[in-house]
Amino acid sequence: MNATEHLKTQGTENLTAIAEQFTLQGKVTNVQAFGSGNINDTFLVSLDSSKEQHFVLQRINTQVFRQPQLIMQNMRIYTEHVRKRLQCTPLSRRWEVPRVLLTKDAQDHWKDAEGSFWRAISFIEGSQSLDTMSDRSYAKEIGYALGMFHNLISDLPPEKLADTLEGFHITPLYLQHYEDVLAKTSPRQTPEVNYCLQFVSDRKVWAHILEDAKAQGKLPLRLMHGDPKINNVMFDTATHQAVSVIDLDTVKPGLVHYDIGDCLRSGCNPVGEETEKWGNVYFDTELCKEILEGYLSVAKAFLTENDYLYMYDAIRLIAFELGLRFFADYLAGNVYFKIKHPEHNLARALVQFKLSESIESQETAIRKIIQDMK
Ligand code: GN1
Ligand code: MG
Repeated sequence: MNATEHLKTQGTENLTAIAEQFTLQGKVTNVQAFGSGNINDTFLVSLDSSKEQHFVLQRINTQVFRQPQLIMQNMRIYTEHVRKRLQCTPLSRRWEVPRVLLTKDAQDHWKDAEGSFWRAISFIEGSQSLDTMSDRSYAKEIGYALGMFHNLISDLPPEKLADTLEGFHITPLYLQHYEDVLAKTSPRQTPEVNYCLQFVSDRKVWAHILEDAKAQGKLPLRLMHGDPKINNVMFDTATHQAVSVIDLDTVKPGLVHYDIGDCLRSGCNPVGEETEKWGNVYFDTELCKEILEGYLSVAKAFLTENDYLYMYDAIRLIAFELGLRFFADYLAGNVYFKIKHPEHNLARALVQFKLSESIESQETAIRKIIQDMK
């Protein structure tokens, strides 16, 4: 059930009552479905308070995040760390970190009668997100936002945060899951399905590349965001500057390469990941250049020679991996990602595979962009 369906079946009354658990001042005046998340249900709550006018209310999908209290624990450690750092060394421009809002009983979540896990996060006022790169001038800002995010946690030891989602971005494990699903299903042999089957099969050996580099000690375990796609960056509505990175559920130990790959696979696909016209999907190298420039303007200090060496593979891999995850979920009967129609995950997989193809066909150019920017 998505947030809109939730609104329909539960009604605003019930949601208002849940939102009120988190309101320390003011009255809830409105609750509406918000954003386009594929996992959790998200609502924007409006208040009649003069202090805080909105906050974000979320029902965590506990089928995916089996230990939601660990997410809240990570979020509190992360926000605390960054707030302290910003206090010691203030930035010369606006940068905000979402705050965890507590309930009236000072808890960081609330469980409803059905056992659903609800939490509230501050809304970054005067800001907005984009679902696609509608205006190229945002590209550098998106890179800057990810760089700033990595920069601000680069001195927090990775082991301070818990693993909130085991196996997340471990491509060999997604391949294993895909094989298991495939062994139990006999998908309809349409041209699209056959294309996907072949696409995955041709890239199986290469798909271990980042995990191998990690195991060989070439890429260190660091803290990462986990999901820095375009619509998780907030822009100031007046200045159009990036002011925050939101969606902190997957902030945990990992490789910064997962983030670099995810940010680029998302930001350099001008038609967006939800397009039905997968024939129009391509990887825009100009956008890639801009995003990387923005990223490196704040991240250069902690990157090593090997980090640059694996950047191209990270871009190619994360697009491939997301396609694989969508395709496996389609084959499994759509049990992980929320869908709007039965073929939705197949369409999403095709978009990511087409994007991977476009990345592969421009390998030399992309490697050159990375090389020239070191
Ligand atoms: C999911 O729910 P959302 O939209 O924040 C997914 C990401 C994918 C993304 C693709 C926990 O994120 O890994 O990249 O969809 N999150 C999880 O849009 O699996
Ligand atoms: Mg997310």
